[in-house]
Amino acid sequence: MSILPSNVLCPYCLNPLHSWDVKMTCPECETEAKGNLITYLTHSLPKCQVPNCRKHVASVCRCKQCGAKLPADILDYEKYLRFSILGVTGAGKTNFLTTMLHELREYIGSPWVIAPMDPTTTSTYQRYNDMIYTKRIPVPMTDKGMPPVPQQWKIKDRNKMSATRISTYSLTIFDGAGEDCAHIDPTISRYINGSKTLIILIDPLSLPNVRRTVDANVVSWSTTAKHGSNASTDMVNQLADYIRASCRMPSAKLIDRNVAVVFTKLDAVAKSFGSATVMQSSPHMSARGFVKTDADAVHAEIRDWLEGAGESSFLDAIDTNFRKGKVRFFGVSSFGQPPMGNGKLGAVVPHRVLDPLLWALSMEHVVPEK
Ligand SMILES: Nc1nc2c(ncn2[C@@H]2O[C@H](COP(=O)(O)OP(=O)(O)OP(=O)(O)O)[C@@H](O)[C@H]2O)c(=O)[nH]1
Ligand SMILES: [Mg+2]
Ligand SMILES: [Zn+2]
Ligand SMILES: [Zn+2]
Repeated sequence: MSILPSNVLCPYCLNPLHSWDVKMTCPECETEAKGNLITYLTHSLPKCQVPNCRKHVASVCRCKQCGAKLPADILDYEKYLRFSILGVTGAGKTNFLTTMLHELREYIGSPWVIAPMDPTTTSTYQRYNDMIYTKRIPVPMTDKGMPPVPQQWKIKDRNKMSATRISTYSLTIFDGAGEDCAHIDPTISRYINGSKTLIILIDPLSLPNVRRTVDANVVSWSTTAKHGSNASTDMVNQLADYIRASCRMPSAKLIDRNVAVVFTKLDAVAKSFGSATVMQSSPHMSARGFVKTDADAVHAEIRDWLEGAGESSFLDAIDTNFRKGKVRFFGVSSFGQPPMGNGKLGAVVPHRVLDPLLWALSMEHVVPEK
């Protein structure tokens, strides 16, 4: 096997992968097969050395660090993208992730074609997608079971396609249970530290001054967890402290990481935005890029709305922890309207759920800025 480029990462454990970090195993008996000078010189795969199993070529590639089975085309990827979705329990993370992936997969004429990379991602996505779009029920709260399993997707980029090849990226998305943000353990810390973009989801109904303005039924049908009044602010501060501690950054230093601050459940607070830009349909996908003027308007509207609602402590937590130019505010609704009183969803028409992802991809130069 050739020496792997040093920018290749295992999408499961996020450790760098060099040729000595991967092992080739037999598909039948799963034993590692070591190559020799001939296999090295001829770039061929070794055969299984176990008696009675010798005819099998050791074609299964595994990470030596975590044992995960790696896709056969792992070497062909151009970029290894890693995003973490963070937020207190009930913020709307899993429903958002599911509708976001659905919208990207189903968008007709999308230049970015995504497919699950492993069977766990396929079955998780199918199960959640079926709940929201067929059974019309919200996805239930995520178990805080260990280890947390990130979703692994592959993106093929039609914009970067020649007659013989197409650019492919791996996309690792970590969506843990809300409790994971409060008690960050070593596995979760690897994902947070390894994430190029943090997507922090905030439930506007968790902000006390906003919740007061919303119909009590809508609040109750859109809420699965009760929090103290400063839960979202505390979460941002804790997350920032944690990132600083793990990167040995002085506490006075602002964190230089892309952060999408995404307000979920926009349907529940639609009245307070009237006909603002954030309530209009998103222009990015039809422009096949990230439309900066639209995103700038949305960012300013959400900041103004938070200030107007008297939620300055939340804004302070963002402003005093993260570098200014690196933070963008977004507003989304995964369902397009609140769940109904019987726990069911009406017609599911997600609103602006792709905006944060397209921004994150534009920061990686995958999606062009328009
Ligand atoms: N009105 C409204 N409610 C939503 C929306 N998305 C989610 N919800 C409500 O929020 C609840 C929690 O959503 P989840 O996606 O499970 O939240 P989570 O952040 O993944 O929570 P944990 O897995 O417990 O960390 C859902 O059961 C819905 O009742 C939305 O777009 N609009
Ligand atoms: Mg969840
Ligand atoms: Zn690994
Ligand atoms: Zn074998």
